Amino acid sequence: MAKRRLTDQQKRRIASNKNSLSKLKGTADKSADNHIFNGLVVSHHGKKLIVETDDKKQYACKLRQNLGDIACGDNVAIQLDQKNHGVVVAVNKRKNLLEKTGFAGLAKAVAANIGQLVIVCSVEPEPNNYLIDRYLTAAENLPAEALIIINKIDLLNDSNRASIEAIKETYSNIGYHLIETSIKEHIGLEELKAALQNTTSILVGLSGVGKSSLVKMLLPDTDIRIGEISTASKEGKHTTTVSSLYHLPDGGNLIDSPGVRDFTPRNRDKEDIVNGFIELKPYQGYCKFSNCSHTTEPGCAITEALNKGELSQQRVNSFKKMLDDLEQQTR
Ligand SMILES: Nc1nc2c(ncn2[C@@H]2O[C@H](COP(=O)(O)OP(=O)(O)OP(=O)(O)O)[C@@H](O)[C@H]2O)c(=O)[nH]1
Ligand SMILES: [Mg+2]
Ligand SMILES: [Zn+2]
Repeated sequence: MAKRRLTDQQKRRIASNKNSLSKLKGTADKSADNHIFNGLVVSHHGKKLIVETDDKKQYACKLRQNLGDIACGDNVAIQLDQKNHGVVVAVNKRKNLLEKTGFAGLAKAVAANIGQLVIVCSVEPEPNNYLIDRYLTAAENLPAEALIIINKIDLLNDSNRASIEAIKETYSNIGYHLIETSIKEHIGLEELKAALQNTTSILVGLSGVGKSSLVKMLLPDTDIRIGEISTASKEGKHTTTVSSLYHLPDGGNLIDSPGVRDFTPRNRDKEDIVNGFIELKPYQGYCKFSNCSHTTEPGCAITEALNKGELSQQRVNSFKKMLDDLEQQTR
């Protein structure tokens, strides 16, 4: 019989079967001196995994085959041999999984069990609205809280102030929590600390916006690399290459992730995109034509709301672009 590729759902099912199996096995194995422990994946890169057990010890682990994609933030069971070499033998059921569309359109796990997606932007490199909107749809669909940070507020000047103000207005009008920060001038850091308490947050965004710098500010003793910004392109240099999870002193976990050039969320269908634009939802289904493209059609509820100033043109453009992108993908 030809080899068949497993669907994501099948992989998940196998992983969860193994999970229940190994839980059973766990009790028996312990007596046989085969130690099985619960742990949290605190870093994952390629085949290398670091798992932290409940007693806060960290072990480099390999992955048993067929467990599917494992991500930072996953709760797992590991088996340790006499030399403390670990193997991940099971993945616990997840609350959610942040996935992106990776190479050749395949799903790639970014992080698991996320309570809050922290979209980090900066004055320089300048924010990309479409990227923010894509992350917001990811947050809405996880579901997880969304927080927008505008870092490096110390770099505000007459040429960038208007565009940063526009971003603040757009997203706070919708109701998103937005914090302006500057590590250099100690602005907004207490508000950020409070927003990160008692949940697992992941810092996401372009390279060079200051994600790792924020982690370093919150956890000064952490050994974490901070990168330079290219003076020519004003872009980051992709300094962080691996997602890592840190424990915050006031409670809560913070995952630092590698900066992206782009992020394509796993929107399976139109519903996910509709669900991702929270302020557009009340207008959905009120256009005269059910297949309205919200451009030139008469009786378009979204165009009417735009004309009344109830919606942001930029957000509506993102919404349409995401629908177009999805159509191209599925064509
Ligand atoms: N002026 C200013 N510079 C900052 C601030 N925060 C971070 N930086 C600088 O921004 C640069 C990039 O910081 P990183 O923390 O490495 O950025 P990152 O988002 O982790 O980048 P990647 O790991 O590549 O994704 C460094 O030179 C930091 O010193 C800030 O508040 N103000
Ligand atoms: Mg970094
Ligand atoms: Zn319409």
